[in-house]
Amino acid sequence: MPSLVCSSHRDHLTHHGYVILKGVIPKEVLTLAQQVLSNWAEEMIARWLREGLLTRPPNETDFRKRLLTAWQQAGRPHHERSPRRELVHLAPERLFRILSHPKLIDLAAELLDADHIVSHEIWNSRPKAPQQHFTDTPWHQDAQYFPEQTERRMVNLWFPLHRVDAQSSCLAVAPQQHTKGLYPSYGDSSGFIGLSPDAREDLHEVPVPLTAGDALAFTNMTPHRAMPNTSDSMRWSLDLRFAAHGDEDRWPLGQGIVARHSDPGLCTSLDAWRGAWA
Ligand SMILES: O=C(O)CCC(=O)C(=O)O
Repeated sequence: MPSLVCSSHRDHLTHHGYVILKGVIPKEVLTLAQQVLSNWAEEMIARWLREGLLTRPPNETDFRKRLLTAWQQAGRPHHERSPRRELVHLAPERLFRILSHPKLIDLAAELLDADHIVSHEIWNSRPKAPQQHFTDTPWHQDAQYFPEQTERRMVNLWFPLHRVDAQSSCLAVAPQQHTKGLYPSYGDSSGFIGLSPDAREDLHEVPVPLTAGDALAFTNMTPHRAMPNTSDSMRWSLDLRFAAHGDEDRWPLGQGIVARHSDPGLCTSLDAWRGAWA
């Protein structure tokens, strides 16, 4: 099986803090993700019906428009920005298959140059409707959310379920800023943390359009943000993080998964993972 990642990809990640990987996300992962997110969308529609915000489910069947139509008809109610717990509750098996998918673990192993891989406990799917400002993820470094892991060898794999560009909320990165250390953490009323408005001004923003099957890989120190969604459809994506396994005393596994290890007994089972979420 030819490798999907070559030394120039790794060099780009090392020197620029990110790399675009074309056609690396298996169809099976995209299909599983769409099933999980469709389940969640139906759950949200059922909730808004129960709460009386909707009188009937929308007729719209398109995956990128159905929840959007319901959300607009329901009066644009607030929902979880990253409904991780709801997703785990709805579809634990499918999520476990995504988070520990051998092809994704191959990618992580190649990018991290490691044999033993942890699928990190912090992963998200951030459904983003057009003009839905409470989901506009501002400039941040992932390590600002877990500063004790600044030194950890990690990679974030962000991938959309469809084509995304600067109008439909692709991510933007600030190249070559990942070696400059952790920015002071700034918080405002949005509830997000990130870079201060002053620090954001100095960044050179590079939007990263992708198609389904592509992924953007970046480090836990790379400043990035989501572009606002000014299109007429939902943006659906996943962001998963992977780390080299081997320093669990320093960085406990938590709700993560030991996804690859030469001693299979050390790999996390579906039951153990579900237990960690109980
Ligand atoms: O998908 C988004 O809106 C933001 C994703 C992100 O910031 C991340 O993957 O760390």
